[in-house]
Amino acid sequence: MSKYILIIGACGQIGTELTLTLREKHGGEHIIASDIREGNDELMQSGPFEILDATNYDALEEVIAYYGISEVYLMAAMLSATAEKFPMRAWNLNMNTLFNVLNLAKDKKIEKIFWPSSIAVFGPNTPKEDTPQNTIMEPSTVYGISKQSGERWCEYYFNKFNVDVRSIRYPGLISWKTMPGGGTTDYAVEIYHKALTEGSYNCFLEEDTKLPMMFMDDAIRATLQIMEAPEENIKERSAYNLAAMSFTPKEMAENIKAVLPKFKITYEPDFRQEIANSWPSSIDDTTAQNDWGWNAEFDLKKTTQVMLENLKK
Ligand code: AKB
Repeated sequence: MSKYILIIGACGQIGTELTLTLREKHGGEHIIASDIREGNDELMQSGPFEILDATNYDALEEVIAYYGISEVYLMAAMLSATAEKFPMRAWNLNMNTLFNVLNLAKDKKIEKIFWPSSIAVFGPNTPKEDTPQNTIMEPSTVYGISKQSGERWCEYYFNKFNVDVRSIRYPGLISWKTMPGGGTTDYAVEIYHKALTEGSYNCFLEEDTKLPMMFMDDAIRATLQIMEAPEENIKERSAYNLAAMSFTPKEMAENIKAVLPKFKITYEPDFRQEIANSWPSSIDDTTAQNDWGWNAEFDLKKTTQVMLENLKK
């Protein structure tokens, strides 16, 4: 393989595992990791790394030209909880990085883009259960507004300029290699760490708040699958619904208790409850299944088993 791929936001929760998987697949030298700070040892030692602020078009263009990059995965973003605290910073980061990458593709400096969307594009007026691919959206969070706008821009650049940009609406992602930061679904990772270190967890969401979630291995597999699919199979140029499992904090706690019987959970909802209340409880991803063969492999039981096994080490 001769192509070179750039990961922007390579040190974050998804970026880290995506970079490592792509390096295993294509060879470390072909996958250029970039972020505004350095990542963990495994990431830093397995291939090239650049300090890069992707809101800076010139700096981004320079890295792309230097390595002869043809594909970009734009994983840098401010997530839902932090974005409520810093609306303008979130808007600038989430939108300017996307425009920079879309414009590089429009000017034929790169060939293909992956840009992540989120279940946050949906809002309080969206059907809550089995949320369809195409439905009422009306997001009520800063992050959701930026992701919905991003989806519209991706579709616009595809229609107007034939930019090959592909996207998934990720649910909450559960992983053990890197912590999430600033999201509303972060409880579903923190809970495993606290279960092992303290035997208890104080959850910032109510016990019956059901949200769509996915284990990281599934999320990475979906990301590679949509990027490798033939162009004609990608019929949604905004973003695809993607699902694996849905559960409440209470159900998650019961699942952990089956392995760690002494585990205790308490509930102290904060401002993130309102964000969670505005999101779907479950997602219909039939379109992704039909268009590019998506199918999840991890349910809650399997996720708990793998999370606890790896975090114990
Ligand atoms: C968040 O909670 O903000 C993210 C997301 C669902 O996009 N994990």
